[in-house]
Amino acid sequence: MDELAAATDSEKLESWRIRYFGSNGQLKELMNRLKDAPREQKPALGKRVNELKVGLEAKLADRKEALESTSNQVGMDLTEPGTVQGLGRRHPISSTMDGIVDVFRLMGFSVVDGPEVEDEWHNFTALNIPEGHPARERTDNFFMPLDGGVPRLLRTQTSTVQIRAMETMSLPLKVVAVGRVYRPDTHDATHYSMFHQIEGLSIDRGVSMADLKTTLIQFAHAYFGEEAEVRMRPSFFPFTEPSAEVDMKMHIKGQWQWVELGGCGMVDPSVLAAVGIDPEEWTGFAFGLGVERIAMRKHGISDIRWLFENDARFLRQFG
Ligand code: FA5
Repeated sequence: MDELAAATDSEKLESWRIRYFGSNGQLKELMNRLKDAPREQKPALGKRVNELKVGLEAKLADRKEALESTSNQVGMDLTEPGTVQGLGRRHPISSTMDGIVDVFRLMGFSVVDGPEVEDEWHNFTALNIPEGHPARERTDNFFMPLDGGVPRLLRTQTSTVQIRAMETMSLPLKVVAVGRVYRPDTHDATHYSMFHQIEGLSIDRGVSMADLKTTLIQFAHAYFGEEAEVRMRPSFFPFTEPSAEVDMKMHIKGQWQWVELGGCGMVDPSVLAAVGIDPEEWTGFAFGLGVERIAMRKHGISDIRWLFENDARFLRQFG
């Protein structure tokens, strides 16, 4: 029955069936010949032909079932070459966050986390942003439905995790937190309504602005290269005093360029007091940098929207 085994699809099987069972098929021919056989041999020959017919019918049914079950199982023609599935890659935002966190870990910072849905205490009040402050406007935040009468919102900055760390950890502490933040900003080449920040906080006795700058310089050297520099420009944040904008010099397309990354400063004594830390005994510094900005400049991405469109042709270039 090699012929039957060679019938690898329903078309070949059908032509096999016609060859044996068709109106001009071989079984029909045998039956016709039976008529001319000597009388005394007819019963035995008839029996043999009938056995042959039954046997062939059973084999045909088996083969048909085998073919059907194969095609049901895989749902495809196994004689076709397979499609090659490419391996996935890390998203450039994920690899940037991992790289940044690795450096801070080596510098003695531990990694902490906080929720993306926050209360007003952690996003505003404890950060010295009192009621009535313009940063609390409903149009500048994504407020959620009340939760048991308590207002909740998507955090606008990872500085919320500073408060959570100071509330729960023992001193001295040295932590970084990385994660998503949300602001109802209009999407353009440099702004998105959801983006990522890396927050740093160090609280100890006698921590100064010099420690803050040293930390940022060490990070810049480790992450961007030995020639990287850090520049601070006076600024204002309600939860730090003094406050500064941080620029870092990065190597971009063969040139060293200044890139504005975020904010920093000395933790305001009233923030320490709000979480029960004695500002006479302890001081601290904090910083918050935009992750997209680092990823974009590092990879020469000119529009932040590319990072969130999930176009495989774009993402395939990284990782
Ligand atoms: C802050 O969010 C402060 N929490 C930073 C800080 C932390 C100051 C600790 C002092 C101490 P700012 O709003 O400037 O600061 O945002 C910091 C960075 O986030 C910006 O420099 C920018 O890199 C990034 N960023 C802000 N808005 C957007 C946006 N819509 N899309 C993408 N990145 C953004």
